[in-house]
Formats: sequence, C-alpha cells, structure tokens
Amino acid sequence: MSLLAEKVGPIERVESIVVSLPLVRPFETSFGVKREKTALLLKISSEGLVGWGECIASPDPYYSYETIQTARHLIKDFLLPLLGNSPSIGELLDSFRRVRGHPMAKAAVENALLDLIARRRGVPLHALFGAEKRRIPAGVSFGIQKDTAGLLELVAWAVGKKFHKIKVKIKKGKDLEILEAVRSRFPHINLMADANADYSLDDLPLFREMDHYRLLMIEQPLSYDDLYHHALLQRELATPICLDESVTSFDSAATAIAMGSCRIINIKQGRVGGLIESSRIAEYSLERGIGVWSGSVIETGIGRTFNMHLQTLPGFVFAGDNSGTVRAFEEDITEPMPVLGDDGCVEIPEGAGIGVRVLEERVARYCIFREESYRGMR
Ligand code: OSB
Ligand code: MG
Repeated sequence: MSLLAEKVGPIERVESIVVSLPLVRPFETSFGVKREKTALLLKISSEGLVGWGECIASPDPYYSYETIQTARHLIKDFLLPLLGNSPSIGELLDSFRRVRGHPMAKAAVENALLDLIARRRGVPLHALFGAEKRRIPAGVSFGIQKDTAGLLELVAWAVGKKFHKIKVKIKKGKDLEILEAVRSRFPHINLMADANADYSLDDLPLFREMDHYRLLMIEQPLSYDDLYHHALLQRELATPICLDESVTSFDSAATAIAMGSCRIINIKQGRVGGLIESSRIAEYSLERGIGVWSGSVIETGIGRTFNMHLQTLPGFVFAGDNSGTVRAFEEDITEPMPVLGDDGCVEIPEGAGIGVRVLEERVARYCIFREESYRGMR
C-alpha cells in the first residue's frame, strides 16, 4: 500500500511533553546563546504501540516565529482534532493545509505518526520512502567561540574525527578573521559558514572577500524570509548560497530555485512541515541540480534520528549537521547513541520506526511540562 493511503488511526492518546536538557557547551549564533535544549516531544499511543515526534520550535521566536507554546497550541487545538475523521496520512496532511504556516507544529505530528506507521509495519522509517539503508556522512557545526584559538582547537578535533563538513557560525564583526584563520590552517577541509540572517546587501563587499576562502557554501546570509535579495547576492558570488530560514515549504523552495536565490538548500525536515514535504523538496531539487542536506537545531535523540533516516533519500549530497555525532548533552533521552566511525559516518539504527528506544525515565527526569493533548475513542 502506498504510504499516503495508510490510515493513521485509531489513535488513543497524544501527550505533549516539554523537556529541557543541559548542553555540554553553550551554542552561540547571531541570534543568541543557547545553554540548554528545550524541546516539545509528542507521544502518540495506538493499539499497544507508541510513536514519538519532536518539534524543532524553540522557547523563543528568534530562529523562527514558531515557539514551543505556539506549537503546543496549534497541535492541541487545530491539528490533532483532525484525527477524529480517521484519515489516511495523506488526507491528514491535506487537511493541515487549512492551517496557514506553523510547519514546525505540523512536522512534529507528521513525524510521530510516521514513526507509529513504520513500527506498525515492522519496518525502519526510511523504508516508508522506499529508501535503502546507508551509512550517513556526518557534519559538525561550531557556534561562535570566545576566541579564534578555541575555534581552531575544535576544528582540529573535527578534522581528526574525519567529519565530512565543518560549519562555523559567523555574525557581524565576527566573520572574516574567523574564516581567514580556519582556512589558512586547514586549506583542504569542506568548510562553510552560517550567518543566520545577520547581513544585508550593503555587506556585498564583505561577501566578495568571503569568496576568497573557497567555502563549500554560505548559509542564510540575508533576512529570514528574503528570497529576492539572496538572488541578487547569489549573482555576484562564486560561492554557493545555501538557504535555511527562508525555505519553510515546498513552495518557498521552488520559488528560491526559480529565482536563483540559492544553489543549495538546508532541509530541516522539522522546519518545512515534515519528512513527506522534505522528500518532495529533495526530489524537485535533485531534478534541477540543487544539492540538499539535512540541517538540525541540536535535536534530542528523537529528532536527530528522524533527520538520519531522511538522509538516505536521493539528493542529500552534502553531509548534514548532526549534533548527535558530537556529544551535545550530558545525557540524551534515547538509546543507542550513534557511533561515529573511522570513515566519519554514522549508522542508521536497526529496528522498526526511528529504531531508537526512548528512555521514559530520563524523559520524566528532564520534563518541565506535560499534558494530554488528545484523547480518541477506545
Ligand atoms: O541555523 O542551522 C542553524 C542550531 C539552532 C538553530 C539554528 C541552527 C542551528 C545549528 C545547529 O546550526 C547545528 C547542529 O545541530 O549541529
Ligand atoms: Mg542555519
């Protein structure tokens, strides 16, 4: 049976659980410093099986307008009630279209239902998409550091670990010297910079300088919802622009590609409405010569594992951001932890669904809020 035609129900109960995990080291971007990871988890129960999802919204609206509170509200009051019509997963996602925006809320529900469907079928998540298991090349992302020496140490460590892509965060006033230092010490690594929307077209001279560092790409240099100015900037640069914040759906991806706003797309499946929307973007991009990769917002083991399965699809030609391949938390909420091999790759977990066990006693330990968001017929 095709995936979209598969019935999602009967769903007995959905719980929304907010956990807060201390980060091993603070993560600084142009929009702020994160010291702990706070995430909204969904636990969907159906006929003795459980599907898990993780919403990528933050407590604050700085990376995206969605927050944990808005996502929890949208999920409980507008998305989950649509389960009452016993839809197929395709019908449910169609009915989500009536709700404008809020792709992070939609993705969390979609993810948990796909995990449930895959567990019910007894197959790994990526098999729902007809994809084959493969080793996933790992990338690493470093936040803005206090000093360049500290960053160089981290990069040297990552080079030793054979990471396939090294991303450094930049912001206004902390850009060229950082890239100059890393590039001159490591002339041959796959290096890229992520600006998290900190610049404008007035900074064109700075981007012309950046063109000299042979970066694999520059991620989201301009405003979070801009496509036009990115198209103007891309024309002036040899370095590919990669869009993150500006791509929030298949439609915005198609517009970006048509306008020449980027040559690469960072697909965070949690940012574009889920795995099914991501698979459409990846296929469409591949047909048009646009490379994609899987980004992350330092998800817990739940969200991280969804991202790993996504990367088995065709079109994912660059290594992803995979926070989980670096120890991000003192203690994660899933087992087993991914192991970074000598080849700089990680293995997709075996087993049905996402294939990792959620450690409920740890979820309980780090839980800061919990509610029942849906109760179905029994
Ligand atoms: O812009 O990619 C981003 C983390 C939080 C919010 C936005 C971003 C990020 C990262 C994390 O870059 C990268 C990782 O998880 O390894
Ligand atoms: Mg980014």
